[in-house]
Amino acid sequence: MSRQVYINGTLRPEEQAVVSVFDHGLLYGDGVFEGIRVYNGNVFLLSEHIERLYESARAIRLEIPLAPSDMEDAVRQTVAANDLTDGYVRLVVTRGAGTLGLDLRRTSDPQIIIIADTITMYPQEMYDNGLKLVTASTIRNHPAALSPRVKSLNYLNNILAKAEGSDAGSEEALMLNHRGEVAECTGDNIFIVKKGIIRTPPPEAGILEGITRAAVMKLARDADLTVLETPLERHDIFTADECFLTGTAAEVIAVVELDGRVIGTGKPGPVTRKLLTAFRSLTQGP
Ligand code: PXG
Repeated sequence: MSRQVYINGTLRPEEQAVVSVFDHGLLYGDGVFEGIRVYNGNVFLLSEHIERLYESARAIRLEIPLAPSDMEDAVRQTVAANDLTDGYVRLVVTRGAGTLGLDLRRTSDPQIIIIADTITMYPQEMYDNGLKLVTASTIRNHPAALSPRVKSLNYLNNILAKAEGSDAGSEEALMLNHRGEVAECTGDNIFIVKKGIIRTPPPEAGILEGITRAAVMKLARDADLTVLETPLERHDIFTADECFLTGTAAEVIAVVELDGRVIGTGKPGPVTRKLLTAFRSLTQGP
């Protein structure tokens, strides 16, 4: 069955859901997006994702021609139209079609696109045994160039970093920031556990403030664990007891090696496993 794609207020069969070749989303990567999970027919943390989408749009001076509450309804409507109980929603807002040239004043009609689809996750084996990471030579965007806090359609630096990971046989790659500190991975945030304390880089390290990151920090604090947002160096990962990633697709996944060096025991650790269990029960709802 053909997917039903939401585009500017209507659901259309995917073949008919099209945008202009003059859209600045295509021409310049000028737009914003979100990736959201659907569990048991519920759109997970929808209002948090919508809030981040509108903040990203505000940051790039893009006015979304729909109220946030109507955007939430549109997401739910698209999920229902595709009979999706477990899957993934990609929400995209482009700058709209314009003249050739960068001038954002010469564009009109931002395009709102919502795709509901199934999701491919990391294989179960990686949850059981943990991921191996490599450090990419491609650094995360300099915050003064394009803030990594904006989830924009400009993902080239992460795409190139991920390719370095694939070249080395890793599903993910670690990205450093312009100061050489740990930032995050190409599509996941990073945490370490050391002597029972959980640490993750702060927003000022130049990261996307992940929705899963925030949810996991709350779950950890609710379980009386200490979570600190502190700058991290690669040294902190090499010497950590545990390391894990969080993200919409990954949920919570252990990292057991960085650049060929074993982290902790080389197996997913107890804090990581506890947080994955807590996260999975959160996704299954009350
Ligand atoms: N950092 C970056 C750079 C990301 O792109 C995360 C962290 C994790 O954030 P969330 O909010 O998901 O916990 C992301 C998320 C996709 C896709 O289809 C990308 C993401 C999430 C879902 C799907 O490329 N990136």
